[in-house]
Amino acid sequence: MDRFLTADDLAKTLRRDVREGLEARPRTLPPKWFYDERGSALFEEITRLEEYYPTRREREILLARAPDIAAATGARTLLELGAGSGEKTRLLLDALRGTLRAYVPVDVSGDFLAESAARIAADHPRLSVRPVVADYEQHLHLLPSGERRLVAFLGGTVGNMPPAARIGFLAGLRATMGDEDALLLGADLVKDEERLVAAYDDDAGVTAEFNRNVLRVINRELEADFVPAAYEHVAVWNAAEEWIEMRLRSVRDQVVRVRGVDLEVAFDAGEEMRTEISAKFRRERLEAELGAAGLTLAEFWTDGAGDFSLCLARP
Ligand code: AVJ
Repeated sequence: MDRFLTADDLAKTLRRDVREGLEARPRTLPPKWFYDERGSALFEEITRLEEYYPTRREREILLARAPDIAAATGARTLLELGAGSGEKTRLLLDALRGTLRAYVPVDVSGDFLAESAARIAADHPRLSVRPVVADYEQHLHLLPSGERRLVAFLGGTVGNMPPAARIGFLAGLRATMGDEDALLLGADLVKDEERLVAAYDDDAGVTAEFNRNVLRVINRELEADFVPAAYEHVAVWNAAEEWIEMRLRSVRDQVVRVRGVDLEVAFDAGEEMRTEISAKFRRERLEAELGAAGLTLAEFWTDGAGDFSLCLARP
């Protein structure tokens, strides 16, 4: 397994993110720190909730379009950024089996990566499976090169980046792509506010636990003393920016110590800290942002209900 990111790098990034985020006003914490073992399990649970439509919709599109993706790309290498649930990967691997030689799952967490890569390798004995531990916002240029690569960035995770970072990321990705390469991008679409908010504030409270999990991660990794139950989960639709915001609202005045970064943070009752944005797109915006990054939208597929999109883009 190639490692471009050590546990030490990750710890440094966490310290910097937490220091900067907790000193900012309003306070923020980046969403990448939700996903420890418990957070990843909670996210898997979210994907099975009635209210959380993106995973089901994306699977529907992949199921219908996998043969088109295979025909359009003839991919030899599949690079999957933020390699998530194996199920979507499986659909792609099956559809691409005529041309595919290598599968490169990329993730910041080596633990999950090694396991799922081993499982996939066992099921696809002729496929070279080469997991890479890397942060796709930092290490794009270090990922394996090769002919006819298909870079898959699924799930709508591109929406977690603020617009400027997103365009920078796409441009960086474009810079690593050859003429024969393609990008398969999953992007959630703008829809009714009620459905959007429900998807991020489910009745069973799973998303609320997922949101509060970032506090547990900081408690453990940075010797902090957040009381997760003292923060309420908030999900709001920001209509001007067309993104969902998740926040944690302090239910009372409280002071938190974060020993690992030598910080003491005072929260007022009702004070909100932003923990995630999840941008929702329209086709025009995706086309424009891909264009700004030097990529052309070749295909734009949606599910039957028009909830979610899969874009195929090329240099
Ligand atoms: C995995 C980043 C796509 O933004 O919808 C789910 C994460 N946050 N519920 C999303 C998430 C709250 C999810 N992504």
